[in-house]
Amino acid sequence: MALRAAVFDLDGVLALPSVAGALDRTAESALPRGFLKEAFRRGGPDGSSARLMRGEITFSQWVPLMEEDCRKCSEDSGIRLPENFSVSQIFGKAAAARKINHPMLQAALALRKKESCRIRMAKPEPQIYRFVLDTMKASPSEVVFLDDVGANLKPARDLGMVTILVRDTDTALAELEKVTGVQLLGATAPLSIPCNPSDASHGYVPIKPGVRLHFVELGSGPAVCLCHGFPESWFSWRYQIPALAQAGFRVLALDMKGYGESSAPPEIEEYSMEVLCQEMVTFLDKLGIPQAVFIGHDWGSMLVWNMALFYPERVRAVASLNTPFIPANPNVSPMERIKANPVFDYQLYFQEPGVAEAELEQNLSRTFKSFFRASDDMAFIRVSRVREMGGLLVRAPEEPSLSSIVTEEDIRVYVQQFQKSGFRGPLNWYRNMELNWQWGCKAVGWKILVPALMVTAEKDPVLVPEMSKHMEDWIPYLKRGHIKDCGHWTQMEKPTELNQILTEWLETDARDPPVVSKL
Ligand code: CPU
Repeated sequence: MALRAAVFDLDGVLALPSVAGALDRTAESALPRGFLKEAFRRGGPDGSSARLMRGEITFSQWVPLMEEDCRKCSEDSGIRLPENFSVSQIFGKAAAARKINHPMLQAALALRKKESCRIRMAKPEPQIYRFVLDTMKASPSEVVFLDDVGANLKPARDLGMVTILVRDTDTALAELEKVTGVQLLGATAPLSIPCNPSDASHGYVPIKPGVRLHFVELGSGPAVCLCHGFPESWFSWRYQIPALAQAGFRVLALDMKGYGESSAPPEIEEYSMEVLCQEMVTFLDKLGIPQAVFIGHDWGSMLVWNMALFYPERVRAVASLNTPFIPANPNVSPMERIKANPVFDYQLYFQEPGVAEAELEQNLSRTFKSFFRASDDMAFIRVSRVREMGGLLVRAPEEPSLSSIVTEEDIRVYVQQFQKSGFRGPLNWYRNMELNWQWGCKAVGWKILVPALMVTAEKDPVLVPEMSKHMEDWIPYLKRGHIKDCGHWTQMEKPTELNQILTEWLETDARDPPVVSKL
């Protein structure tokens, strides 16, 4: 029968080095070999260590009980405990040094979504193996069991499970690869796991009367604000949020003004770059965040570049996906510039209030299925000659096929996000060209000197990489990333590649410098 389930022990398999291994390293405690193991076993199934293993007591509740067991063992055996003997030190040191075994965790994720529960049983009690089979609804021959303790594997093997004794990660993964037939070794990039709206922590910041900003937050460390583009949502960063939090950052993924659970006032001027940036400063003020890393995509990038230009003291570092920084040219009006480039025709179609709203709101599911498509999928929208064709979706089928970059559930999330406020607020971002240009002209000749990253997407039909070619003139220390075979929807089309670029850049350029380097 084919294998359907893989069971990974935590201590010594998914996390290394094993805390249990501290029992074998008695040399560190200057006690004879076997002494700690004996103390650990003291009391049998009702002893403190057995209760710890079953999850009935916590590690900190166990430490004084184990100290007591050691003392009793010392009295019984006549072995004197060293002067400075401390259970908390022996096991605490091992626990503090313990790190996730990433290759093993990747393998577990590659095989299946992680499950975890507290069952008040400990290996090698036979019930735990039956519990695993019941929970996974699998027969023994469909299960592979990994543990670093041979005695824990025996009952699994006796039941008919395939077992792997984990001595070192690479050998264990090679064996796992052999029995499952799934490639687990040599995977270079980590997997991207999306976050789920109902499991996320949601925050709301009042900005001014009638206007609030909504965001999803995960992780701790330096703050990173993620600013999405048109017509999207905080949810567009679903693959980045866990990865950046895991890299040691406090991620705040916003619903930009006009979108989702953030307010969507109807007035056009509420969406000028100047107002939007001022409101981001208020957002930081109200959360008590002195500086944040700003990462934007599409219109969100336009905002983050302006944050770096006008509020550099609030910007720890700035990164943009797809949208280049091009300073305002006082000699060319924005409308002239838009009219000069045929791929911007849809922006002229967006100018008349109500027109694009009516088309895009008519069938939200069709709108998003038509927009969110991979670079190699059939395109259902055309960005040039939109006014002449009479709309953006005129060539899109009534029921567009689902692109490989989204699931039906993803589409449902976007539909639900836009049911509240529709497209008026989002389209208003396009209706401040003149005001934005006037504001941008104040910054002519200014440079962006905060750490900056530009990520281009090879196949974005609107924001083509070529548009970013002069950026070093205004951002002399600019770093770059480039993603091949990627269209406009970078975060969902190439999540793994993007996460790799962003985490590497964040680690090198956006982490707080060590205190010594400030002295
Ligand atoms: C075009 C038309 C409908 C839906 C999506 C798209 N982004 C793709 C591009 C949408 C966009 O227009 N971004 C602006 C951002 C600021 C610079 C100019 C382009």
